[in-house]
Amino acid sequence: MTEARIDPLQFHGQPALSLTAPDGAKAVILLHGAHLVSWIPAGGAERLYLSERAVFDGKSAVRGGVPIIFPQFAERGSGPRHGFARTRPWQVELTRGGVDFALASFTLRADAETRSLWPHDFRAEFTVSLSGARLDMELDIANTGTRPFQFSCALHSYLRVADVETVRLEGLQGVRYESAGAAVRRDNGHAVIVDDEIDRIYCGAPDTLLLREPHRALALQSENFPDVVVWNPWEVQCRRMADMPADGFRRMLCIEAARVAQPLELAAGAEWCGRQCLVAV
Ligand code: TA6
Repeated sequence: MTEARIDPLQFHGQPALSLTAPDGAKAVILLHGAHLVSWIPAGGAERLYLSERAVFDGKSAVRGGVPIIFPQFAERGSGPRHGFARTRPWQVELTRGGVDFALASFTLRADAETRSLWPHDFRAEFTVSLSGARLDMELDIANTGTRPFQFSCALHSYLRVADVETVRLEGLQGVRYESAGAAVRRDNGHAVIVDDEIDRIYCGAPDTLLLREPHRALALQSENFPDVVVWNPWEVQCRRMADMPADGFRRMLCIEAARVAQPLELAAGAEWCGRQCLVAV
């Protein structure tokens, strides 16, 4: 077995870290947004969708991978859409390789620019660890100020699928969801099937979900993220998005570990931590 490797690299001209576990599992994380843009389980194929038209200019949000949504979700707040964490430069905090894993963590702290958008002192840390068929992501938020603050957050995971019309998302039966412009509904199907635009926030969702494709599956396990957002823009919305190819919607499904229905209040000096684990099966 070879050793774990953690190498700096340029990814589409942007500084990034590449992690390789001793078993060959690989991931790439941009410093811009601490944005995970690629995950290849050991002996497997790419599991994250990254748009061929994604913009890598060190300013824009990158279309695909796992954008970190913090401190607000979508337009549910007065700051930038989906928060500023995905468009700020993060620092590498720690890298570590073991006999069966590779790990890196990244931090973002309040500065003059974040305070002009959101007047609070915080420290965010994002840790990615990979081993075999498994990817672990952890988001820690600390209130480093002297007043409480409220925030929402999500790991806006763009999962790669061969053909979205053939997937089944299991585990959300009976869970209530909010869908843009519609009343709260309850999912009555045995599985979520995607054959049209979908943009739902499932509130109080179970911690374990299974995304089945005809020849493979992905298990999703979360901790401390009570909501799950399921999003696919479908044909019309996709055509309106300059950073997606017209048929890009067919190869992705966002399944987001989220804390968005009820923002969380964090006392001065307190910390919160949420995790999402993906296992290729
Ligand atoms: O999480 C789902 C969502 O809020 C959708 O409504 C959709 O617009 C998506 O995020 C992408 O948002 P973005 O700001 O990255 O274009």
